Amino acid sequence: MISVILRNSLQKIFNRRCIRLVHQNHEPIEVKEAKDSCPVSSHNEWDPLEEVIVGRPEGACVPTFSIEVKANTNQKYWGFYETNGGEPFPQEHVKQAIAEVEEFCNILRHEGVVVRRPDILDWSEEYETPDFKANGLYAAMPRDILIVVGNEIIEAPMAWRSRFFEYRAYRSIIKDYFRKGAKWTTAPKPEMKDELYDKSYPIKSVEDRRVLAEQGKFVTTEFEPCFDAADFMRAGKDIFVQRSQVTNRMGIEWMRRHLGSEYKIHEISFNDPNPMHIDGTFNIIGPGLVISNPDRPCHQIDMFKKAGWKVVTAADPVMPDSHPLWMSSKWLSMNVLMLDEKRVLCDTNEIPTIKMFESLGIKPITVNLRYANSLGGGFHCWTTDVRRRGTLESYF
Ligand code: DAV
Repeated sequence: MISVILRNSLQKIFNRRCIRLVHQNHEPIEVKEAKDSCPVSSHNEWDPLEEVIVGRPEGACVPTFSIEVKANTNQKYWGFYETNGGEPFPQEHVKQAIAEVEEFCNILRHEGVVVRRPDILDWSEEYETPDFKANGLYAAMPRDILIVVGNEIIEAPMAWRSRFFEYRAYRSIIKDYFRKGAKWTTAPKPEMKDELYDKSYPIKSVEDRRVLAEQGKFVTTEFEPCFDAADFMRAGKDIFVQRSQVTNRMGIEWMRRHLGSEYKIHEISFNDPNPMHIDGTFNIIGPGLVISNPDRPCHQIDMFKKAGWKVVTAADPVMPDSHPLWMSSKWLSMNVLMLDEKRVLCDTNEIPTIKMFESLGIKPITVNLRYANSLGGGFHCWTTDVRRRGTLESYF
């Protein structure tokens, strides 16, 4: 009871602060919305989804083939990067991806979810900072750059030089959320000097990479904090994260100190030679329910079992080898988005995954996302859930 009273008074103070700010800006129309509720509010990966940002394939550009890109991509595609770095992704392919993602948005709207889209920018434009030169990538994967924790939207300090300016595509949306009462944070912008990358990182052999990963060594150094938001997975007061090729310990520590004592950040690890983004490895889809990639077992799995969690082994993906996956593995099959605890968005072609969800009593809503997959993500990567109906709870 006392905590309810406390929460209500805190909410009132928070609302009053929003209103005062809006008054100073002389934008009275927004006062009404700030009073109602914060448009940004999400605590986990499965509460009922109300609003989501869906990425855009438009303008996607092949990144320059620098060391951090090489360390994260399959050798099979190195020739592709060498030839096409700085050029748009094959246009026929992007066109198909655009159509698939439009359909995905329509299905979300049909399910009553508000869909927001980033701005369309030209990602092939070259840029130069005092420390490096690069061209952009895309605004296809909001999950990589934005994470929502409660009423706060955080822009990640990404590790790839090609992603340095990616936030620009989301600023129209984020400013709108801010005006309506959201808390908005940009994590310290990395300089991305050469010192952030280990030039001697052995790229070639998967076995070398596996040994180094076991020792916690990756292509990014500890020169400064960096992380991709997609290396974090939220379960209320417990947030799980992996040290990866793009998320370093300083980045994890920044998040830990930033979120403070209300949250517990658990660093977990996997038998994975090339970790980059946790959502194709360990996807938490419900309270105490996680889909785990059998090729990348979690070293701390007993911790979850002891907490009473159900650990489900992901069904094998069925993506044919002939289909290009320039930036990921086939495990996008388990990279799903929950509409709520009982409904999941997954790929029409991934029959074993569909059956797996049915056996868990979860209804699959299917969309074809094959061409969109080629750009490096499944349903979870292509989205950032901005608002889910629910409260901050402990599940661990
Ligand atoms: O192959 O596990 C999944 C997510 C990429 N954004 C992989 C990558």
